[in-house]
Amino acid sequence: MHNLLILGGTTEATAFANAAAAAGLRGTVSFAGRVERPKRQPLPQRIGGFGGVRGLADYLVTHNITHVVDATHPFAAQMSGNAVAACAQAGVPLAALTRAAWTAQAGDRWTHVPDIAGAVATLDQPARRVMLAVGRMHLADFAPNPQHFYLLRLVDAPKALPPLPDHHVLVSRGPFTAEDDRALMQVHDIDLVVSKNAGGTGAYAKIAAARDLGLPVLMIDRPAIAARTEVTTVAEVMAWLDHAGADRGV
Ligand code: 3Y8
Ligand code: NAP
Repeated sequence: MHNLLILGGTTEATAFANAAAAAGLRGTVSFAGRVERPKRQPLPQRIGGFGGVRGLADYLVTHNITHVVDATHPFAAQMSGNAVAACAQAGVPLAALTRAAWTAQAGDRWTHVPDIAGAVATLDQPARRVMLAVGRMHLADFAPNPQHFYLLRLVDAPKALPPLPDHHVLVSRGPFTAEDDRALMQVHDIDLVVSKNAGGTGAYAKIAAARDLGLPVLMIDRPAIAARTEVTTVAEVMAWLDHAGADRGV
């Protein structure tokens, strides 16, 4: 009998939770609690951290979790690293449902930077009009470059004024389209886009829009994550579930 822990917060996590519920599997979808209204799930959900590796390992044992599916965002490196360590400690099979990184197409004007700090360093230049769609959590990192205008797209309205003197906040959680993002960039006269290499489709609209408009993109490469079983489709996770638990006799 399966009892899954799905580390969620992405389109792919919701898709897998739907497939698991449809297959009659038991499980819980877990969110960090980053946004006010996480998307409704077809399975029970929990919100909030586990308390590091120790807390997650305890959770796995006390809740008799048989499998962990890490469907978090590719930049959730802390969560994913904790899952690798905790599953090893608790002897629970782990698979990551992740998405391939985007690769530049003809017409893309990408500059790769290794992380947020790399993006901030590259912005040490004369004033630009920047679309910054990296979420609320990282806005303070960009404070060293107040000379730019920033178009900030956030899931929830910021509780405090962002530490960027010249900005416009757009509260929107998507889904986004290249057409809408093109119009948005033109209305705000954007000349540079900053993006995480999220992969998948949910965050791609601004990348396609930038290409259409011939705009440069600062592409933040994803962090390295400890080795684990990785798949990119819901079907592969379902197949993994049929085989992964066998060695635990569950
Ligand atoms: C809390 C849980 C669904 C899932 C929707 C996807 C699509 C829309 C695109 C832009 C880029 C960004 C951001 C983004 C997208 C989907 C997906 C996706 C990017 C929710 C969600 C949670 C979060 C957290 C949030 C972060 C933020 C990142 C905004 C749910 C809506 C920028 C990532 O404080 C904050 O503002 C939180 C910001 C963490 C920043 C970051 O670190 O990258 N996601 N987003 C999860 C939790 O609590 O555990 O409601 O579903 C999920 C979605 N966000 O099924 O509809 O591809 O998954 N989310 C990025 O890729 O760059 C926006 O605006 O163009
Ligand atoms: P992170 O930096 O890797 O995680 C920091 C801490 O937050 C973790 O150690 C854990 O706390 C807690 N946490 C993270 N994800 C959690 C989850 N799903 N359930 C319970 N606790 C969680 O993570 P992050 O980059 O802040 O991302 C947080 C969440 O937002 C993740 O669920 C991620 O999938 C989602 N997100 C979605 C998108 C998107 O585009 N869809 C983009 C970014 C983030 P403890 O150590 O106390 O357990």
